[in-house]
Amino acid sequence: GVNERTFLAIKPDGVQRHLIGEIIRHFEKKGFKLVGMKLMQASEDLLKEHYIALCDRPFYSHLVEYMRSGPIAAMVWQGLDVVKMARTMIGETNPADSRPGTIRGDFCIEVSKNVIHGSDSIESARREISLWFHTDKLTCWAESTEHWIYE
Ligand code: YYY
Ligand code: MG
Repeated sequence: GVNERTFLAIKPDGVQRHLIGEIIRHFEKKGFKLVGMKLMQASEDLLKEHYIALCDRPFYSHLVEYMRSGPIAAMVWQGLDVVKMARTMIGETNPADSRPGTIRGDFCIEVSKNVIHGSDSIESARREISLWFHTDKLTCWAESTEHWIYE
């Protein structure tokens, strides 16, 4: 429903390359609602937990180091089908496979520096939101334009 939530994070390369505003603008313009946001340097423990499903992959430690290399803009977004829709807007894991118009298709080149994270399922979103945010730090608010976005 319209209360579905996803976890999105602008990775250290996206922050350093001044893409925060442009990336947030994509999701704002689409009609999704921002309900949580913070700029933070993530700990190794948090990142290892976040990517625990990939712990056997050869790039795991490099991935954790990259994610630790600078601040991350961590966000929670809400809206109808936001998990799947945000993944579509982000593009494929490898920017080379991402179509123009997607975030990875437009803003990056290599898989290991692909500027943004988005939860891949409703289950992952729940897990990642609780990992990165305390529930009392998320803000439920009534958007005055909602009736122009949803029937
Ligand atoms: O969900 P998504 O970020 O699109 O891809 P995952 O398969 O979950 O991998 C997480 C992260 O790992 C990816 O965004 C970049 C990195 N990575 C990599 O460096 N090299 C690969 N061959 C695959 C993934
Ligand atoms: Mg993933």
